[in-house]
Amino acid sequence: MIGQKRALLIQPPLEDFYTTPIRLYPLGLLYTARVLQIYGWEVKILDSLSPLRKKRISLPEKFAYLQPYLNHPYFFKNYYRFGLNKEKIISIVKEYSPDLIGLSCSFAAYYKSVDELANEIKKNFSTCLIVGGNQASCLPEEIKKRTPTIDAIIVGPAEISLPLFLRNNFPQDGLKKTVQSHRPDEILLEASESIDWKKIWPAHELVKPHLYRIGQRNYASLQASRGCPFQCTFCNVHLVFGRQFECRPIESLLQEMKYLYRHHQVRIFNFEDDNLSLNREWFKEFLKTVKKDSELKEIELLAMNGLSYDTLDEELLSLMKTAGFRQLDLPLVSGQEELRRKLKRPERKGGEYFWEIIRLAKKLGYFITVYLIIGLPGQTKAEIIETASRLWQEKILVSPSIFYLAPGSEIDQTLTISEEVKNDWDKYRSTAFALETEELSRDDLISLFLYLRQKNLEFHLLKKRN
Ligand code: B12
Ligand code: SF4
Repeated sequence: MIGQKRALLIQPPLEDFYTTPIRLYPLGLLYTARVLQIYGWEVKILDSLSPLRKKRISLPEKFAYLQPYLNHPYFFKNYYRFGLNKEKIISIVKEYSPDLIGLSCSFAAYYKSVDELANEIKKNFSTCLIVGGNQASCLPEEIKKRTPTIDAIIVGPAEISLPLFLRNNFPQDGLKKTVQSHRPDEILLEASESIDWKKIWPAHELVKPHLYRIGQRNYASLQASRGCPFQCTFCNVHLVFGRQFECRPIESLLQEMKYLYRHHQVRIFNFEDDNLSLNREWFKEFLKTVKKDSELKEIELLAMNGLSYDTLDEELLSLMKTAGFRQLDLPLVSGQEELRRKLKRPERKGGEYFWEIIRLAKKLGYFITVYLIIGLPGQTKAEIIETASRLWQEKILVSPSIFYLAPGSEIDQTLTISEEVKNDWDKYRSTAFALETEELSRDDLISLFLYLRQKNLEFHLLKKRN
């Protein structure tokens, strides 16, 4: 199309001790890309993290307190920069010569990389530069102050906020009133004030499928629902997707899966939903539809962001198994019911229900990982060890995450935190061991982390041998 505007959307590099390559699918950017396409733009995705390249870098001075642990057999070994270098990114920008550049800005912890990349881009080009994502949505004013070179901060879902931005900034482009979709199986869209995310798919066609693999199989991440009615005090997801829960039409989701199956050879579908199983009837219907579909064979379904045990039962677990779930990722957060209540965790069936679900899932042959947060205000060392021991007795893998701040969460707004930690976004990550409590010092957090890692490795070795 002559005169078609071009947008380049970038997943930026990051710096940390590790990352999780099997979950880096740039889902938020692919939804953003689809919105731009609907308004007539040509879009390119630059995922600087795929294929994942890493370069060892020195530990930042601010994390020097972790240096003594680096030689410990169960601690991290090195600090890395993951992703393409800035020269490569700049050369790709130059070659594509976009009219708009969008950076994903999802993590406080990795804001430094967004800031550096934004400044480097603006040093070289005058192109309009925007950022969006969870972190951009939580602290737009602060971002404006920290990185004035960014032209606009897009708050909330791209489907809602990007159309307004485009209308105000690229008015000569005009909004296409009705746009033809890119695939015959997709509906015609009315591009009006905003876009109903349930009626679109992410622009999967813009990524190279073989870059996203788990083992030998291609995977893709998806979203079947958005919004969460709960108010866990450590969570900030409502700042992007709100509190109203809504699911996609099953038919559209199934068509998306089939598209990925046929054209991207995807065999693993990972749902990044916050509440995939919340609407029991919807979830049941979805599982049955997948199960009876004649094309989606030998697939695996994953919900690596976790499922709420409170929403599961024997019937659902059995259906999930027949539809393709083999692995269960269950966040327990803490083994102490009282603490979970304080954190406002959704739990309608009582604390013991978790253990019932564990027993049922084991009977059905699931590989189960339970996620614990370590270092929550009010949490004790004894509780953590007791909970982990009980899980190990059940032969469950325990995955610890050291408590970190999610900007805009209730805890972030109410907990007394030193100015030094509060203002340093690099510290908003598990690996910073930044938040000490009355009960747990940094040394306690690290020794608990080492203990849990050691036990988990022993558990893995045992599993391999059996
Ligand atoms: C998948 C995921 C990951 C993946 C990486 C994903 C990726 N591609 O980079 C992995 C597992 C690696 C990961 C890691 C971490 N994560 Co994480 N992760 C998520 C999760 C569960 C889903 C993200 C997602 O795909 N959502 C679905 C898409 C569609 O939503 P979205 O990205 O928000 O995109 C929409 C809008 O934001 C906007 N948008 C997004 N990008 C852009 C760009 C532009 C230009 C525009 C205009 C709009 C726009 O439009 C999109 C469509 O509506 C979110 C929670 C959540 N529900 O979002 C946490 C979340 C992003 N993670 C979080 C954190 C803190 C981490 C860690 C740093 C935690 C830690 N352990 O320290 C780690 C890092 C560990 C490590 N070293 O790897 C926090 C970030 C909070 C913050 N502001 O700092 C979140 C919000 C969870 C939380 N509440 O605690 N994570
Ligand atoms: S952590 Fe709690 S509030 Fe946040 S998405 Fe999950 S259930 Fe909802």
